[in-house]
Amino acid sequence: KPRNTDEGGRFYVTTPIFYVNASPHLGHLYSAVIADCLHRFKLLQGFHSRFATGTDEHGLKIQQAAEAAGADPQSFCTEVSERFKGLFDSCDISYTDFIRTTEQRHKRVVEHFWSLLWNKGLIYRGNYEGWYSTQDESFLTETQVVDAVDSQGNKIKVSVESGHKVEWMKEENYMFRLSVFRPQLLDWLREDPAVVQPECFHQHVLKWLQQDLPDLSVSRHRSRLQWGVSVPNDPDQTIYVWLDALLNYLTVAGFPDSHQGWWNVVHHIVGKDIIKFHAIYWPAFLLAAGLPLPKRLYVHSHWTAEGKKMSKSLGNVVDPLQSSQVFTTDGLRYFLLRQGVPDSDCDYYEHKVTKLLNAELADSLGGLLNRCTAAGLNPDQVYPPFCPEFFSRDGGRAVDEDYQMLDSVKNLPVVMEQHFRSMNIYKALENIAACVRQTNGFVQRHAPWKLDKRKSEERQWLDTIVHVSLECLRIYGILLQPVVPQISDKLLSRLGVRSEERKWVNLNFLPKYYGMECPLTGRPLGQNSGVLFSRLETENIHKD
Ligand code: ME8
Repeated sequence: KPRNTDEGGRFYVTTPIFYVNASPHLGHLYSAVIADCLHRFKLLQGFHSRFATGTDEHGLKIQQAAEAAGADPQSFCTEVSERFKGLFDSCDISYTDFIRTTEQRHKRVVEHFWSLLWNKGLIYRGNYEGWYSTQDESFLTETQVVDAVDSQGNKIKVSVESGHKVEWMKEENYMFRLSVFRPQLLDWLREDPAVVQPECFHQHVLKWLQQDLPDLSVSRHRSRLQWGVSVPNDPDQTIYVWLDALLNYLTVAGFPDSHQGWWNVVHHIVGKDIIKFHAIYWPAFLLAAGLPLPKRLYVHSHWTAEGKKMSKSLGNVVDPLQSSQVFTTDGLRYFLLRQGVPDSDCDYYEHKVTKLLNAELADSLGGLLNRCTAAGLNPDQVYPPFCPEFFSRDGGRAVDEDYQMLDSVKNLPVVMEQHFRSMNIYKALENIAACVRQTNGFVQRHAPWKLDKRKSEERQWLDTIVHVSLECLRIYGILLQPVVPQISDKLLSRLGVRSEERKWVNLNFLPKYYGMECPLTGRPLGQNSGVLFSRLETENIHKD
């Protein structure tokens, strides 16, 4: 069945756009790797896919960071934005658009959108009084703040959720009629319970919506905030950074001229820290503008470092560029996707990364490839023939576990697709890892190195074992492309699988067994360009 018939064969995935007040950390790369993996997965299935990421460059937080650095805000933003881009490029993040909110194309969209809401009477002049966290660029109600003490012993108030300091603000500015959208937001969330995933976060949002939903302040007085887009026809006010930032998704889609066909297939990847903005404010803004709501909001949890929340003050922020150099780009991507669980926080420590990569990429997958392509088992360096008689239930040599393995591998694409749909990429990878172990078990069980190649039947059985193993590897290679693009390329090239044979439609596992022709049989293997994944040394990496 062709996979790209849903939604006109289009897919649009986004990451949050990241603040440029500090360098990228592991969590930022994680969101980008998830989005990249989904994008590549859709391309594999034959979809037209777009993938947007970028940087969030306006607002008080950035204004203050530039001031503290003694830099002018524009060059400050450019410098940090380049670091994000550089990291993503070096980690094979294949975005189709990298947006910066300081670009003209975006400013035009923000102004246009503002005017649209203003003309509909959904923005009005009002007075805002309440708590504000600059660190989160977020307004908070009385119940969302608590007393705390800062490092100098001063009594302060902080956000319950983020722990960041809040300040009382009182200002005349513009307000958005958020409160009127509560019923529609509830309908949206109830009609399609899968719209916010995983389920626990869907429940959070529903709970928030049971509470008071006051109108939202959507501008600041220019005397406090200069770094942003001015309110059209009122240069004394600057547009609230979250309204500005969220609109990036529409800018990339081509709003207001050419977003049709893309806007109805938008899938947002966000961290759990910014659900409120994406599951309440954003759909309310879209409803106000009469635009379709996001198709999916995929929320992921956070990475901690050696059991602690990563923070600049603790000095334990994991530098993703450095990690990708230690573990290789694909190694780090594999670890993040294999271990990252959407509904609970995950811990990063180097020994764990090393153990996982050595076990699954070097030993299990790399070892299997090595065995089946080594001169011992494969003296002719070809994709050897498959002899169906050995897999006959009646007098063949295959045993129950072998048939179970064939079933698992045959089902893998469907299983993988199911897990990708619910963004449980780790479960898809768990399944692949289990299949790789089964294939190694298959080879081990039949010990083909013990077979006497001079005897015709033994030779045929040997070839069949190698053929089946290479077929398994071919399927793993195709399916792993969105996760570890470099390793998959190396693997498939070694098997002699051409680039046009690496698509979803080529996932016809072991065709000879299922009564079809196998185009690879008899074809020479590709060049041996070394080990698939080099084992990592554990000596230099401290233990848990
Ligand atoms: O919130 N683990 O930007 P931001 C996993 N500009 N992911 C993490 C993480 C961690 N420890 N820390 C951060 C903003 N992230 C706004 C977004 S969107 C219109 C505007 C990831 O630089 C996660 O995706 O603070 C989180 O939501 C995002 O980075 C926050 O990045």
